[in-house]
Amino acid sequence: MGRRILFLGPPGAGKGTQAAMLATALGVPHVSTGVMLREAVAAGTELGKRAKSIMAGGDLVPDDLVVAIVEERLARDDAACGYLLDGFPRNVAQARALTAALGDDSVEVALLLEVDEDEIVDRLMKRAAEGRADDNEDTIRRRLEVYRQETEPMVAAYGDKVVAVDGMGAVDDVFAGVVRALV
Ligand code: B4P
Repeated sequence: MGRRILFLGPPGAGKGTQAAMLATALGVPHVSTGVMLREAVAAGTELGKRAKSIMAGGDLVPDDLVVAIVEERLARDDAACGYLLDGFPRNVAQARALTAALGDDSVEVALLLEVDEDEIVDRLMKRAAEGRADDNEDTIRRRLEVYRQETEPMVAAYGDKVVAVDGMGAVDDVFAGVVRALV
C-alpha cells in the first residue's frame, strides 16, 4: 500500500494548491471533495443539484452524499497505490465513515496547514475575481465558522498522525515545508 495522506486546514489555507503539487510529486491520485462537488454542480447531476445552494452558502454538503462519492473514488484501481485526501473528512462523522470503510490505516499522516484568519480572507477575496460562487465576504465568514465548529474538533481525533505545516509563506516555500513534514 502506498502513501495515504490527508490535508487539513481552514478554507483557503491552500489545501487544494499543495495537494495538487504533492499528488503529482508522489504519483498518487488527488481526491478533492471540493473539486468533485464543483464538477457535479457544473454537470447538473442529481448530486450537483442538491449540493449547489449548500455550497454557495458556505455550509457542508450532507455526509451521506460526500461519503458515497469518496468511497466510490477510493475503490478505483489507481487508489490502491495510495491517495491524497483534500477536504475530506471534514467532520467527526465523515472521519468515522472513512475509518469504518478502510480501517485505521486509511490515513497515515494528516498535514495541518496553518494560516492566519486575515490571510485567509485576503486569499479568498482575491480568488473571488475568478468567479467561484462561494468566494464572497459573507460566505467566507460562514465557512470559517463551519471550520471551527465542525472540522477543528475532528483534527484532535487524528492525534499523533497530525503534523502542522506553516501555510503562511509563498506557495513553493509552503510546499518545501510539506515535503519536510513527510520525511
Ligand atoms: P474546498 O474545495 O475544500 O475549498 P476550500 O477549503 O475553500 O479551499 P482550499 O484550502 O483547498 O484552498 P485553495 O488551495 O483553493 O471546499 C469548498 C466547499 O465544498 C465547502 O465550503 C463545502 O460546501 C463543500 N465541501 C467540500 N468538501 C466537503 C466535505 N468533505 N463535506 C461536506 N462538504 C464539503 O487556496 C485558496 C486560494 O489561495 C487560491 O486562490 C490559491 O491560489 C491561493 N493560495 C494558495 N496557497 C497560497 C499561498 N501560499 N500564498 C498565497 N495564495 C495562496
